[in-house]
Amino acid sequence: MSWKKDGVGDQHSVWKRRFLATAVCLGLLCVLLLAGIIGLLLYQRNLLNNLTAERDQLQTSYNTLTAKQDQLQTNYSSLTKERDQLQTSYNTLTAERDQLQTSYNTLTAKQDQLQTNYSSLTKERDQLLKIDKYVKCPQDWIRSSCSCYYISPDEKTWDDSRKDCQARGANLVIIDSREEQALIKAFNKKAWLGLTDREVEGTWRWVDGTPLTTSYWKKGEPNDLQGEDCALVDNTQKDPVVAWNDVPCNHKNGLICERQVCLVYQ
Ligand code: 2F8
Ligand code: CA
Repeated sequence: MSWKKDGVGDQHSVWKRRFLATAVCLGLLCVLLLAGIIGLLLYQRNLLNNLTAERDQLQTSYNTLTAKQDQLQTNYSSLTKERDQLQTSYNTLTAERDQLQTSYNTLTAKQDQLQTNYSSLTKERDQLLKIDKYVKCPQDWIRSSCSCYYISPDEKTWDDSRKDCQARGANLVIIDSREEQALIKAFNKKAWLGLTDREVEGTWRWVDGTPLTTSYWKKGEPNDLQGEDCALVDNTQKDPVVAWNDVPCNHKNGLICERQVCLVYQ
């Protein structure tokens, strides 16, 4: 019986120990579970904090980006407006430039036309001036037929007289008609003629190179009395066609210049 009693006691102890061990295990498990739950909670909280921080950061970034996007949108709109304005200005300027170019071309054409007209008028004026010079006699000259005559108050050698006339756009008088001889004689002046036989003695030539064909020498002239190679008209005879004499060219005498007019302008 005692071993039975002892066997029950032992069994009871075993169960008791087992129960205790189980309780301890369960307690440990509870502790572990609790620790795990706490750890998990802490982890989740940490995670949540991180996520919140990330979300806040993202929100901030989002806000910043939104603000930038708005700014960019504003800038874009502003630039678009400016571009449109510039485009309008460009179009206006292009139209104005084209208008100016057209005006410039028109003006250039007009200017060319005016230049042409001006050149033409200048030419005509010059021609008229030349014609005028040949149809009118200068002041103090005498007009007869198609000649102008200048009776100089000076007395000069034949060469100086010729130069004097040339300086006046004329030459010493050349007599090529009876009427002209009468006119020159009527001036009643002892004056050089444009007639000389300097080159070939006895061969008289007018200063325009033409030979003497009709002459109005005084009786006995030309006689080359003292080496006389230049001719003059004098006023000693009444007859208008008896008037010429040859005298030394270096003598000083009056002079009559003649300028031809009525020339057809070329
Ligand atoms: O008698 C004619 C003769 O008369 C003058 O000489 C004396 C003239 N001389 C002058 O007039 C310088 C000659 O030419 C003229 O032939
Ligand atoms: Ca003579």
